[in-house]
Amino acid sequence: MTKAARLRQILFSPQTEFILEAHNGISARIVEEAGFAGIWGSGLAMSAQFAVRDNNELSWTQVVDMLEFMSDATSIPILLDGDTGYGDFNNMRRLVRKLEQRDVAGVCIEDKLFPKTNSFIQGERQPLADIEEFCGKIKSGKDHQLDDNFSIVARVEALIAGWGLEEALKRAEAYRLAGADAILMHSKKSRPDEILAFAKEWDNRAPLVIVPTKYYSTPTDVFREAGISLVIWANHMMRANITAMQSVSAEIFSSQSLINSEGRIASVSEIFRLQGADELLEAEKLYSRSSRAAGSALILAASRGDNLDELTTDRPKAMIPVAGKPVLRRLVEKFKRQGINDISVVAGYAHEAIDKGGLELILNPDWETSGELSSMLQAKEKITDDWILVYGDLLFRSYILHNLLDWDSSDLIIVVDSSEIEQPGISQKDLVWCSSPDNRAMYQQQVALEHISTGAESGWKERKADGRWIGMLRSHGEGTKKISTALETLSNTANFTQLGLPDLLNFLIGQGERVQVMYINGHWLDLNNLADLERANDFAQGYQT
Ligand code: SPV
Ligand code: MG
Repeated sequence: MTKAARLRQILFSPQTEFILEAHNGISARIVEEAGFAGIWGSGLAMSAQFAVRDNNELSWTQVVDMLEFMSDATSIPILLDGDTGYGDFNNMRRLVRKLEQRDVAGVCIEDKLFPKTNSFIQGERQPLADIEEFCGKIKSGKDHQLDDNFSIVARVEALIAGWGLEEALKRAEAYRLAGADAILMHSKKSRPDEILAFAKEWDNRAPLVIVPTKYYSTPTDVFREAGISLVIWANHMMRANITAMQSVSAEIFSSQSLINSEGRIASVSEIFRLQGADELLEAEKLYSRSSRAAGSALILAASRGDNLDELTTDRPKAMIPVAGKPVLRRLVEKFKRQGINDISVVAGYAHEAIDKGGLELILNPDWETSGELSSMLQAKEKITDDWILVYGDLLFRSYILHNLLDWDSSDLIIVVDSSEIEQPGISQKDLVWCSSPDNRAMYQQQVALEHISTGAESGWKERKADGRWIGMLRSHGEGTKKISTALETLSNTANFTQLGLPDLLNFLIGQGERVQVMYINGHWLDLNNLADLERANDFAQGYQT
């Protein structure tokens, strides 16, 4: 049901209904949460929240702008207090169009002159609008609304201005005949008598709306018995606001402390709740790449790098500068650029030489006699829900990490270079065989890892490998759980200390788990020997790595 249809239902229902004032997005949302069927967009309260007077000091577009926030924040109808319609029939019909565009369900206009004054400020001295002219305004609004359900409520100020019941009845009937959907009869008396007298005479010719601000002590059943259609509690959110703000500001000022006010005011998380902060976090998971970035990264950098000779006498190979900057630093910067700030490194050899800036250091004390899985086990707390693992000597172009983070359809993915096929003299470790070779024409190919060489085994030589794992892996959700469980299981095997990542991946495949392959073609290297280092310097200088 549209908001306009809902307001119409409220106006025409046989029982007395209630709407409460709101003056901005958050007050509107609170009114809805309280259970109200609708919102009164009070001119007084909207002016007051800008600290200006209820004399059309707020421009009509400022009112409409505020209504847009109120309307966006809520699903219940808003009846705008449209003062006099902000001008003549022409301003009125334009107002109606603009309100409909913002999904405001109806407008109430009063038969005074622009610029108006609040009815409770010398109301008896205010001139009333000419009946014919006001009827023209109502008619022009009705003629130009696009949605038949949009409501125009005509507010009669005759009682406020002291013209008496007869004039009030005359005007109400004229406005009804001009097309008004309902009549708001206003009164500034502290007793409801003149309103009740009007209701009796009016006899429900059109829905009757009242604003009992001044006759607030009247039992609500009296309104029900009088057949009032809609009661507007017209300014109570603004007044509650003022009292709360005065009290808290006085308290904080005099005590110069927050201690006494803290328990009396909404928590910051309550603000977040009312703003719908949770919805944004959920949406980020769906739509925003930055929030899909892995929560953490683990860098394995415990080994010395035996073929790098004197370059590693006093530092691990991850700390060898490449084009002036250690590989490890390059890795940390790359992760941070992707929004991954929880970065750990497992160190061993010459760990004191590691630059700990921006990362957490975890020690593998048995680095000399143990392998990658032992290092991983030391860091098992760091294997978090969304997680990336890299070798500490890896250089790669940024898009590789970017594309890996973009891959959400698989929960366990390894990066494989399809241009690095077996060549004589090249390490037999980390060669991979996959469910299909790289089809370079396709993005995010569905390819599963079938086997990865550990360097020690034989038997996967019956066909050429499909590529080489570059030492980068991402898992999230179930994938991470599978890795953690496999690591735990393997840690109980006799040769655990000798095992590397390929053993873990093969173990998972053996368990029937799917390991997705992300193919790349070059644009990376690792540091195994001096020739690699030379190439790495060129590589790092050539690209922003
Ligand atoms: C308002 O809330 O702005 C109204 C009602 O118009 S009253 O202040 O009673 O006039
Ligand atoms: Mg008003």
